[in-house]
Amino acid sequence: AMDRELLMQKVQMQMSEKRFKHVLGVEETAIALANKYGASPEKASIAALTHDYAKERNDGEFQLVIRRDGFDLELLKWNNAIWHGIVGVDFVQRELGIDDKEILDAIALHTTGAAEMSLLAKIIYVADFIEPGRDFPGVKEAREIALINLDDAVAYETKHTLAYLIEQSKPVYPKTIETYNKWVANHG
Ligand code: DGI
Ligand code: FE
Ligand code: FE
Ligand code: FE
Repeated sequence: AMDRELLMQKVQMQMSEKRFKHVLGVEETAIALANKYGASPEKASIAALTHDYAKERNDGEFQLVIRRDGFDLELLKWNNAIWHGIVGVDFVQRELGIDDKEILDAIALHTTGAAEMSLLAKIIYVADFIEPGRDFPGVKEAREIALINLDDAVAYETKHTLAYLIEQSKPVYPKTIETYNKWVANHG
């Protein structure tokens, strides 16, 4: 497998300086959470470094991959916000040679979460939200909760994200609702 330095270089080439800085912040946070909650820090590092790998690809590339690689065609109705994780794993797997299912799953779920999430998926979902470069109302509380209970941090983030989407009259992806029902409403 590729070492961390080479992986970092390949990721850096795919994005703006600002986004790369975000990625390094997610990595630092994800490794800390992995150490705290008993996940593999190596897997946390790889998943964090690659979670936004495809974010700056153009819409046409995502549309092509969705059609070519057998994704649910309902995805064509969505946009980069939803594609870069769920479809982004396709680029990560093919271009970076990452085949670890748990890592790919964590990348796929990092934006929407899911009703069922591995420890690693929760760590990446939360680290993406609370990394040191994030600045929005509530981030301080999210960071404090993440130090106490990871599931509570998933719930806090999910509630915050859904409230934001509704406030902005944005469409809510079905998986985001599943995440809300499971982790916030404790339903099902
Ligand atoms: O890629 P990042 O900016 O680091 O963070 P992200 O992948 O968690 O979120 C990307 C964007 O996706 C963010 O603006 C919030 C948005 N988002 C999350 N869930 C949904 C969503 N957008 C829509 N329309 N629907 C969702 O369910
Ligand atoms: Fe993202
Ligand atoms: Fe996120
Ligand atoms: Fe991110």
